[in-house]
Formats: sequence, structure tokens, C-alpha cells
Amino acid sequence: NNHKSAVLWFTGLSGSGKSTLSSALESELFSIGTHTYRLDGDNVRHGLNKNLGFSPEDRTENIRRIGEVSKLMVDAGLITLTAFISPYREDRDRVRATLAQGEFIEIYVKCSLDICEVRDPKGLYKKVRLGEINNFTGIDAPYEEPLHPEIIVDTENQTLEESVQMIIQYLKEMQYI
Ligand code: GGZ
Repeated sequence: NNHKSAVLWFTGLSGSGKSTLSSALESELFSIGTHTYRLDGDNVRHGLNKNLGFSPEDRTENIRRIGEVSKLMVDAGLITLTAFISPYREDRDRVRATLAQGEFIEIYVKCSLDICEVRDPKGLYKKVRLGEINNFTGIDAPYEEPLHPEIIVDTENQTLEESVQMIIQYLKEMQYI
């Protein structure tokens, strides 16, 4: 184990690029021998958190459990990557507070709602506009931007590779890897 463990906590709107970016970063970290694990909706909302929906209370509980699991993974020595909207600042800050100094790296995946809606990778925004989904983040549910994230990636104006390298650069400078 030639690296420090930490959580790379990606936060941002649906369609902002959290999954794409965290996957690409994980591949890059794997190629340099880092031990990682990635948590996202596919492996968490269908399993551990399958009893949770998208009400404010359920989102808070979703993030609390993911925070606790992340903490265990950090204890196991992994660089843990999480890709959840995590819309509430208080919920993210609570996760930060459960970890030691330097173990929580908040990465704001910044992208305007307009562009997320144009990308619409899963056709969800279209469904929202048709009235088939409600309480959708950015439309009729809040998204609270991080005030002091460790890293901001602007996926509207940066390429995927630039965003990956920006995070790798940070991890090197701060001597995580
Ligand atoms: C936001 C929703 C909703 C509502 C379903 N609001 O783009 P996606 O599909 O893959 O990412 C979204 C995902 C959000 O789950 P999270 O666990 O990341 O959310 S939170 O952190 O707020 O608990 C979207 C889909 O689930 N989705 N309904 N109403 N996103």
C-alpha cells in the first residue's frame, strides 16, 4: 500500500458527470497500483439502500449510510470514490465530520442545469418535464452547492481527461499518491 486512504466525494446534479468522472479516475488510479472502491447508485441504491427513495429524509439517510460505509472502506485502506448527488450541504458536512482531517475530499462536479438537461443521459429530465417524475434535483428539489470543496471540476468547459488529471494532480500534491 503505497498511498494514503481517503474518500473522494463527488457531488453534483444528475447528468453533471459524477459517474463518468469517478469511473475514469478509478481506472487511472488502478493503473498506478492504488487500491480503490467506487460506490454509486448502481451498487448502493439497488442493495444496501433499496428501501430508500428521493424524499429529503431518504436522501439524508442515503448519504448517512454511504458515509458510514465509506468510513469503513477508508479504515480498510482504500481510496474510496462516491458518486451521489448528495444535494444537502449539511449531509455532506456530517460525513466530513465523521472522518479524520484530510480523509474527506469533496469534489464539486460543476455543470449548469441547462447542460445537464441537454445531456440527459438517462432521459430523466425529459420525464420530469412530462410530469412523470417529481422532486427532481435542480428542478423541484434543491441542490446546495459546496461552499469550500477541495476540488471543483467544471465539466461544461473541461474535457474528461483534464478533469481526471486535475484530481490526480491534487492527490499527488497533497501526497495521497
Ligand atoms: C434526482 C433522481 C431522482 C430524483 C431518480 N432526483 O442521473 P442518475 O439518475 O443516474 O442519478 C440520479 C440518481 C440520484 O441518486 P443519488 O443516490 O445520487 O441521490 S441523492 O444523493 O440525492 O440521494 C438519477 C436518479 O437517481 N433519480 N429520481 N427525484 N435524481
